[in-house]
Amino acid sequence: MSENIAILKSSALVEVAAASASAEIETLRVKYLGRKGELTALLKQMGELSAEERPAMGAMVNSAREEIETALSERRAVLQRAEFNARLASEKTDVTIPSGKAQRLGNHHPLYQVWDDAVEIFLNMGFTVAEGPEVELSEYCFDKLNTLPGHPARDRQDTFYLNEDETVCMRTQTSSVQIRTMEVKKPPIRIISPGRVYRKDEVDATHSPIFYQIEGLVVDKGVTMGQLKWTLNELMRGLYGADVKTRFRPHHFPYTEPSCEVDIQCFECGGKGCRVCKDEGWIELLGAGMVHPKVLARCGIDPEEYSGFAFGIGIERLTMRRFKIPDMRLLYENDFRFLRQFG
Ligand code: 2U9
Repeated sequence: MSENIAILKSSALVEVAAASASAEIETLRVKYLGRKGELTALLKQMGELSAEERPAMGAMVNSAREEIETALSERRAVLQRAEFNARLASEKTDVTIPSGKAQRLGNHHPLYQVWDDAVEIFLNMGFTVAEGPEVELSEYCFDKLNTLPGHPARDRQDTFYLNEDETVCMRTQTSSVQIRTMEVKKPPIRIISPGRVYRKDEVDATHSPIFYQIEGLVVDKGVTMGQLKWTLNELMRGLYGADVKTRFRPHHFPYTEPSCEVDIQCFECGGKGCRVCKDEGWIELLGAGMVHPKVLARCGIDPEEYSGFAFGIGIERLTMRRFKIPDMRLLYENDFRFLRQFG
């Protein structure tokens, strides 16, 4: 029997040493040491031995079991470490490998690009940005701007009123922000008010009931129309290039006197006349003027002591001119094929 134990032990040790995966170790443990294993079978044969032989055989079986167990656990540790290292190597991530799929960078909406550029140009000239409510008192949209009852701009057909007696409306221009500023601040005032405005217009290639404006206001002692022209020319040069040509045409607004509209020379034909400028040679961009004395007075600013200039610019129009966009609706449709051209 002792020979059998020795053979069993050495064959177990050979097999354990030859095992090439940790899973094989468990199979070998069951084969040799399990309840139905070979060593257990030898133990069962001990019943056939004499009482004198039994202790020595028992000790031999136990020592064989210990040796096999030690060999199993040592080999298991070696194999598990090798398997772990192999897995680490095979699952290694090389973070420097290009992903293969280029991520498309987004871009600002063209309207906001022009908004940002215009605001920056004004900030560089010393203006600050003023903001105010979109839901506005009609008083601040019309009366205080010298747009008195009966003026067509106040018509229900042109303005979104929020109550029956027409005292509250969606602001039709951001001038109300300038009025609010004049009421609480003493001159010198040098502000721009970019923002969303609302008019009851049908949607077409050049109109939208919601659109964006930048208005500006300067009030101080001795403010002149010459300063207004320089300021607006500076904006045009910043937006359209240093050699842009501008034209100031007389116009009428209730809140400015004198008033003008400002055109730039057509960038397509250089003033000769073409499809883009509808044979005019000039493209209309904005309105402006010297703040009407009555507007100053209504805000508690003495028109004898102070003067001011103001202007109003539609950001859509600036954007369409700048990027040669033929239809305003393109700016609102959020079609990526259109928007991603402005990256
Ligand atoms: C105060 C006094 C006067 C703002 C002005 C315009 C001329 C003008 C239009 C341009 C295109 C509106 O977006 S648009 O449709 N605006 O032509 N706006 S002067 O005048 C002011 C503003 C505030 C206190």
